Amino acid sequence: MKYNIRTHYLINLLFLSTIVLPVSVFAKLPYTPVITPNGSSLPWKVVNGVKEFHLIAEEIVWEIAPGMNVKAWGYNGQTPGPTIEAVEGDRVRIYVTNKLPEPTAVHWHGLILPSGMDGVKGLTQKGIPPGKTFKYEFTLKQHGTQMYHSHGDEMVQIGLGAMGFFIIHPKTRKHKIDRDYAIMLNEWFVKPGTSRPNPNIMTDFNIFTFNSRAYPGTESLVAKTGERVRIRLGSVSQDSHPIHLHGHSFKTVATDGGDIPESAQIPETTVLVSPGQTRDIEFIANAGDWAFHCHRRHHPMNAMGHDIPNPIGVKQDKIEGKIQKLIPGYMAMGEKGMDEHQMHVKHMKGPENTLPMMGGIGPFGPVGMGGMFTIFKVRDVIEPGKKIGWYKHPQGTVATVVPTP
Ligand SMILES: [Cu+2]
Repeated sequence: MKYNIRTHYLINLLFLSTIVLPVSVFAKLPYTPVITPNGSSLPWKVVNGVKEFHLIAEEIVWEIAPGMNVKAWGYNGQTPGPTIEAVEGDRVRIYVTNKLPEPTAVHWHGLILPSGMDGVKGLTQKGIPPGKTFKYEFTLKQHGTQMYHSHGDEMVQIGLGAMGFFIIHPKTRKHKIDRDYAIMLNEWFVKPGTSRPNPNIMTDFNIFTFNSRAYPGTESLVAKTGERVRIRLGSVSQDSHPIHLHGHSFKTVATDGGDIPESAQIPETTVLVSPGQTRDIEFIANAGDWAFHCHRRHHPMNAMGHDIPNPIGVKQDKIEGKIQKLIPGYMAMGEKGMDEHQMHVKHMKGPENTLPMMGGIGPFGPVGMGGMFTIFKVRDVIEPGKKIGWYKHPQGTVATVVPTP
């Protein structure tokens, strides 16, 4: 099911049908529900005034992009796990059932709570044994973009995807947010032809993801011209990621430590998100199709051999035939750069269960991107239920060929 604000309401209404709160109360949510692209929010129900959630840690098969699936460890069938949304002042009760093969614990990252609810296996609680359920309960004393993640065998469990957002809305907000997105950053090493991410890898990752999806598998972000948009970025990954938005100047308005005073909000086009951090950026949407991506050069790319020789500028026409005698089908490529690689993706079969380095076709040809890349589509008019195509550029506003002066 495609997830959007309407399904968010539907899912929650389903749960609300079992409880005492009248639907009219729910219809007046004091916040704009968060959209987790390629993900969802966790349904909840109110029991005697307490918001109850249920997380199930489990192994899942997760599609990184069409053509590549991994055996990940996530929550409730997805990685990142479903976004938990609540409001400052709420009392929450979170059941965590462990369906992983080893003990786990869930840490509520950045939350102000009793030490015994902090979810650090061995330090503040016993590990949740496989097959068992633990209960966490506390009152939300702050607002902001927080996270949850495994705090038991972190290298393996987080490395396989055990993470999610915990978003606490303020009781009142100065500016209404029209579109509120949440994107978790991550990187993986999945040897081509295998499906189990290798959590032992420390530095040389080959798959880079927004909400555990790599372009062209990443859902586009959407807004109307002039709307106030918030994008919440979170990371419990290994690398830091400078996330860049085209065509806008934004301000980082909050971290996982709290709101940044307006006087300290610096205009930026790139925000660095390090492991263990969240960053909320806000801006007014400008019409167009805008790239939104990590600015490390290898991160908006899919799997590539980092140890391949560098053929740029190397004339190979005389040796291609000789190599073909040794390696049938060998093609000399890369002499003029990597751009031509994308032209071969369709007719040349690559290794099993991995992704070509670049993917995605735009209105002007191959986009030449992968990994941590998505498109932010801003339109003057958005018709509900209608697919949003490519931006129709006003006449005379597209760069085009002219005689060289
Ligand atoms: Cu990055």
